[in-house]
Amino acid sequence: MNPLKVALGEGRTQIGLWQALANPYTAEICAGAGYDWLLFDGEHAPNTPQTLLAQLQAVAPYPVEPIARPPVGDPAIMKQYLDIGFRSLLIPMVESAEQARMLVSATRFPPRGIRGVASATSRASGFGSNPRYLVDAHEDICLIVQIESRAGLDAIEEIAETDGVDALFIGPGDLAAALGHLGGADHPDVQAAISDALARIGRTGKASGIFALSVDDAKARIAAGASLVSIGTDIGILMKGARGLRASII
Ligand code: 3PY
Repeated sequence: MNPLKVALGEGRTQIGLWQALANPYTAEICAGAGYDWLLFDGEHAPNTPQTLLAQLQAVAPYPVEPIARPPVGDPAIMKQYLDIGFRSLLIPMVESAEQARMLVSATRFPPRGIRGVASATSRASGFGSNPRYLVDAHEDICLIVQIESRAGLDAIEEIAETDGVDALFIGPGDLAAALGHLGGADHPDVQAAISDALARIGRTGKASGIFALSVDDAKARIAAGASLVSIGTDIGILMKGARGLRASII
């Protein structure tokens, strides 16, 4: 079973780290650091299916769930990510139940959905050696959708009620821009909208998540019921460490 999917279904907190360096070596270091999940970003990082595959292979020996974020919720791209072996996906900018249903369908083979079938060319099915994959792959797929626009906020309940959606995840940066506060995710109006969104998701019974702005923000969101919480990025850790080390000497 996909441990992230199980944990979200049971309401257990899952702490994650964003991976934007697009590098298998640093991904492997982070994979051994005790996080529940790592997010490999195809939206705002220089990733291709090839670089994502290398990172997926690098973290495979570690007890951490890799999640991939495509640049857009496109079934063709999702199909590639699933075929190379990701089973957890984070889809940006989801704004309606109709879109959520289409995304769920993109993760299921016919007759359950529209996912195209690769057999011997699919790493996910052991290059065709696991025929059960076609039958039960959907049971392990964890689909997380991002709420980060006014339309997304308006549609929270209907998106959360979509079968096959495992969690709704707030993107504070895009949401701030959508609410007229570009670059101001910590603005009180944005923070209030996020609190309201997380509370509404909680009332639907679906898991909620967020890209936390700081460790204190993460703690507050966890206390308020968010279960899928990222607490930093590989780039942020590297930059802070490099600058701090330089500043520690003359
Ligand atoms: C956002 O803050 O908008 C995100 O999607 C996190 O990268």
